[in-house]
Amino acid sequence: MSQQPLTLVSHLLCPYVQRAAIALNEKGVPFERVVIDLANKPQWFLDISPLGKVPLLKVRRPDGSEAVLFESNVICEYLEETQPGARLHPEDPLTRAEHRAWMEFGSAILGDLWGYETTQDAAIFEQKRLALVAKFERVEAALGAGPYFAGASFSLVDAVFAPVFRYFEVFDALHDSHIFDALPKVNAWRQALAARPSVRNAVVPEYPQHLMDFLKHHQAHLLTLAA
Ligand SMILES: N[C@@H](CCC(=O)N[C@@H](CS)C(=O)NCC(=O)O)C(=O)O
Repeated sequence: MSQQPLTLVSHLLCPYVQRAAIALNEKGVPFERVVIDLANKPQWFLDISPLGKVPLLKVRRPDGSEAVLFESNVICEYLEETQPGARLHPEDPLTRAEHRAWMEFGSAILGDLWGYETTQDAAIFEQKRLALVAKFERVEAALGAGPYFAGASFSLVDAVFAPVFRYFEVFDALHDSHIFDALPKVNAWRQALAARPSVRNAVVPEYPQHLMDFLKHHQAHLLTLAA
């Protein structure tokens, strides 16, 4: 039986899991992490995950029974509404709605990134690279003085984008995508997020090696460029 009231069912590379882990870290809420292999999903996981995806957040109800939340943004919103610690959404409803929209935009970027990192095809790789440039130009236009999305305070938008930028610490070391060349605010934001303890602690220290193994497994075009 879980010792913590909150259990995050995870995968070592999943950026959606990282959002929830970052939110929990920011709030200083202890949680148990259970890591599963998505290539070999255990039956107990399939039984409780309606979409067969991580993250899941297992929550103990006051009567001792267990609820299972799925979808990372739903989990983040639940944490924001229930857990003590730092507030990660703005007070103002309009600004909060804008933040939720940029969280969705972060998910759209992850959609392009999936193709960028897994394709073996040079043309698809370039198409995805250009799609990412176009999306990050939008992000650049939305950023203010920093260091975080909304200025001095860390928000759920930061929790969504930090795992996106983490990919590029590995990818751009293999082959410079030039995606961020003309985006000074995005670059500054990336650096601020990479230095944040909640972000650093959201993955295991072996994360870069796991990501390299993932690229090799997919025989990714990115590795061909690095060779
Ligand atoms: N919309 C979902 C996306 C979650 C998602 O796509 N998770 C991936 C791992 S990063 C997954 O579990 N995929 C299932 C699989 O690989 O079979 C969320 O925000 O939680």
